[in-house]
Amino acid sequence: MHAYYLSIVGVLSLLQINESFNVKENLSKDFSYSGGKILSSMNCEADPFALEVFRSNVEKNLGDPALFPGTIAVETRVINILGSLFDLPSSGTGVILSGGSEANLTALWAIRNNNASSHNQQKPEIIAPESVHISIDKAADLLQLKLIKIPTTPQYQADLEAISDAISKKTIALIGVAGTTAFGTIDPLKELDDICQTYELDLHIDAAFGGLIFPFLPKIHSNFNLSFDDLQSLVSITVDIHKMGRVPIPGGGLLWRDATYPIAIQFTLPYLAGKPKQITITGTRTGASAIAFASLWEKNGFQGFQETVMSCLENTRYLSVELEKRGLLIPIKPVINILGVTTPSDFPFNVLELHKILWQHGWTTTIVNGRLRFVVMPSTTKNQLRNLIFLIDQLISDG
Ligand code: 0PR
Repeated sequence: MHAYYLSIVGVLSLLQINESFNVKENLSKDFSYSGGKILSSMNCEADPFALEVFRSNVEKNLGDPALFPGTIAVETRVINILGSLFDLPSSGTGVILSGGSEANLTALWAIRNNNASSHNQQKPEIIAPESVHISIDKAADLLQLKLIKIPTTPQYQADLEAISDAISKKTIALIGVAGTTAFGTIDPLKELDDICQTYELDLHIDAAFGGLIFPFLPKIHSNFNLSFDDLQSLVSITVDIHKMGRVPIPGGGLLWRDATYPIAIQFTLPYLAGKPKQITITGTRTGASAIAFASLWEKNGFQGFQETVMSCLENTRYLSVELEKRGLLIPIKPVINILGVTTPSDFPFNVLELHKILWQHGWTTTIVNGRLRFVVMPSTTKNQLRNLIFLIDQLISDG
């Protein structure tokens, strides 16, 4: 009787219900970060303390400030912490959202709306190095922006000359990356900013991954200048807390230089107590990751985060040195904790074969631009990397 009223979609999904399906059994197929063998992911095992805090705050909803004013205050605290890493001025603002994709989409939404009248273009253009994350492509598609992607230099950084050449009357913004998904490289941000100033363009920087790495590096080792003070055209920065921030997913962050900028994407919810104004795509937003991050910062501080970063970098250095000793090639010297490796012609395996064998042994890697990519996250220890090297030695000697 009930089925009579079901739509076709309902009937189809009903047909797919398999009563013998067992949730636990299926989850047992998943990999776990805990063994340290996941080298293909920018997420990692959450810090145990952050996880505990997260678990006890799962009901907190940033989408309802009247019910959760304390959580809103914690979100502001997180924005202040993140902001302090990038010299965010006191006139700035930010939000914690689901991750880098949503942050980039929201940033480009604000850029599009802020530039709507001045350029009066049918399809405004944004220019980005080819190295940008796929979320930029998705955002451009959703927002009806024309995304012009420019091939990078051999060092996998934005090609400044080619970017300048691509600017037209329709261009509204440039995008730079601090910590590319592929190899962790950072674009020449100051130079990108100079171009933006010359052509009066907005600059958005995707530091979803690198945002919680570069600020902790000793200044002598990096020409890092991801700072609102240094970059006059910089309007927004994406920085995720669920990548190097070691809090459970989902946790993204977006900072704006000027709190008036996101007014262009602001909607009011008149029926909710306090008539909150939202500058996020989602209404309901977890507060748990923000609370976990603020608590972790309270516990460990700048120094604790720096120690995590430096130990990842030391492990990456160890891995790269050991791989090179075995004849593997690393064409781009790693700047952070991502390695792109190739095999020489006399190596017993090519990149694809090595990738496959490593997966068979439970070590997960990815292939990006023809290179075997290793992301060395905090949940992988040096001892575990020694085991990987031991395995590679065995593979080489077995041929
Ligand atoms: N910007 C950059 C530079 C990124 O690297 C990523 C994600 C994003 C934006 C988007 O962030 P969200 O995934 O939080 O929306 N980069 C990872 C990647 O594509 C995402 C990922 C993470 C994939 C963990 C797999 C995985 O296991 O590789």
